[in-house]
Amino acid sequence: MRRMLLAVVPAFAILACGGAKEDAAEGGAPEQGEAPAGATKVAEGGASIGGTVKFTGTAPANPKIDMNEEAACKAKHEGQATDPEFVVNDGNLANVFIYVKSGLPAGQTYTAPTSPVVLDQSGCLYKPRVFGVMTNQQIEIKNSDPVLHNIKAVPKENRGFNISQPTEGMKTMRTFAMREVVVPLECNVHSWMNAWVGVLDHPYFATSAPDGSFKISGLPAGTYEVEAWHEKLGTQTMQVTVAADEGKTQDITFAAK
Ligand SMILES: [Cu+2]
Repeated sequence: MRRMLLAVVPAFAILACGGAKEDAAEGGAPEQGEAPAGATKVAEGGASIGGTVKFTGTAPANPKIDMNEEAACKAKHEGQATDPEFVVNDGNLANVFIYVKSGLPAGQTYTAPTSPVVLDQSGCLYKPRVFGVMTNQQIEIKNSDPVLHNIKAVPKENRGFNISQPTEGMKTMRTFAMREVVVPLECNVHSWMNAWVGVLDHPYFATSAPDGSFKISGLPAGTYEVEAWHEKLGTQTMQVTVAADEGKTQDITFAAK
């Protein structure tokens, strides 16, 4: 609050004593001050596309992970640790990234949230494994394990990075500037560690939860190309039309390969 006041006072001071030129220059300031709410505004009201990602067939068993050389990580798992490639609960599929691929109004720009997305490393696994961020939104990468992790991003469109986090509690902030679905993240120390981040220049994306549910909110009325991505099952696209403020149910089904 104090910071806001400090920022506002000089603007008023200039407005009070400045000439026409300064007035014109400062005239846009209050609106700009409101602009960050634009990102919030998008999420309020509007249409939504939501539903459940379903899985048919039998999912392959997730690979076992040998954590014998990382006792601290092994201790965080009950029994045998596995690589959660397929998270299926009652026929519902988690970790599917769903996003609006095309159809948004041309020329519209969106402001990234100021809050970061947190990518944790715990039990020598990434949490979350699949997630989305907006371009230039901060990703807070943290190490909750008392072991060395090395986070490597291997994008095609964006600039990659390679960060060493040798101690528990370390945090490193990173961003991606370009739209890219998806950017793989991996650990050079633990070959089984994988995560994927979808980077978009708009806020219309979601990742299916453990119960398969997802929801993309705040959409303007329109017809959209929606894509769903899974790390092992690939992508599928669908066309979804929503009226103003309509809550559209769009279930998605992936089948075992
Ligand atoms: Cu690691």
